[in-house]
Amino acid sequence: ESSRIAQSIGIALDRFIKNNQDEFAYASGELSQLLRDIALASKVVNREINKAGLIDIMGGAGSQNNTGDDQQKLDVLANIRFTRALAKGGEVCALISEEEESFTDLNNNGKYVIAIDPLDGSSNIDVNVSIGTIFSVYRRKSPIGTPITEADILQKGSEQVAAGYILYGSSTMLVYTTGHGVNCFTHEPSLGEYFLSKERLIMPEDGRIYSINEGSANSFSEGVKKYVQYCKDQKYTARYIGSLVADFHRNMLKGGIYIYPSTAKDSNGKLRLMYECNALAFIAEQSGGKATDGKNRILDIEPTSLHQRVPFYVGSKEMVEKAESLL
Ligand code: P6P
Repeated sequence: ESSRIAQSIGIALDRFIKNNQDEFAYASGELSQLLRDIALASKVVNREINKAGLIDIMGGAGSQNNTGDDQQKLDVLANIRFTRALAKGGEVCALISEEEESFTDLNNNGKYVIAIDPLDGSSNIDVNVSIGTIFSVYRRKSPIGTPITEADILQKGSEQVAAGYILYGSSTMLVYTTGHGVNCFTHEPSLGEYFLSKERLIMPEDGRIYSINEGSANSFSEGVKKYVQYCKDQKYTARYIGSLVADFHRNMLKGGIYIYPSTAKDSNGKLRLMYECNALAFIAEQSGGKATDGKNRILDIEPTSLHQRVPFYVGSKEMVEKAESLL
């Protein structure tokens, strides 16, 4: 069974990383090792998510993260798993996480800085809806061996050397880019490995799916209201899973737009620049899509704080441009 599976699917992730190593910004073994460390941690998190119904790791952890979100136990577990894997790998000097107030200083000899949302959409855990991990990789700016500086931590999205997400869905997928296109890997549980399932994924330039929480429609700007009405007039399909990685991944494959605009509750929207929007913006652009805050390219936004929020318009290029034209 396992040999038949192995023959019928693509190249294994480790082999793919090795084969494409010369594409990496530094052509360095460290970035390859870093991607392998992330993949390993995701396999452990995947196993814990799949057991969520069986052992007592569902529901709230009774604590809150620094931005007041109730932490789900799997949030806490995922943050620990990714932090440990990246600390052990030795390639990372600093880690920015949704689950931590400040950055975590890992290893002054590390070359890379990681920004991560260990488990996004975690409120969906208890109702068995797909959830995801989102990560960005930056080169440190300060010399190796010196203390971490703010310049290392607050880098704009265009400085990313890699970005990706893991979608813990009906199958678990790892999707990432190192600036040379987007490749998708599917986890094969019986072999415990990721295998290439989509090479050089291109997001459809246009689409007919719009993804926005219309529960907040009364507080949308006139422009957002106009665009939502336009989608209805065009008889587009509304799909809102309430789990960013799931909504984003669907649009990557089928075409579509995901919008989290300013609302009465969050004047800058709800999503975070450093560990949600930058990574997905990099992936969107690498697959021919577009990502803005309604006006400015996400990857050009100069960050001012670790957990800053930005309005997020991301997906098929034609759809994002149409939305922007009405804002
Ligand atoms: P709302 C989940 O909490 C999340 O961060 C994203 O995964 C998701 O797209 C969004 O928030 C949902 O937010 O306000 O529509 O429930």
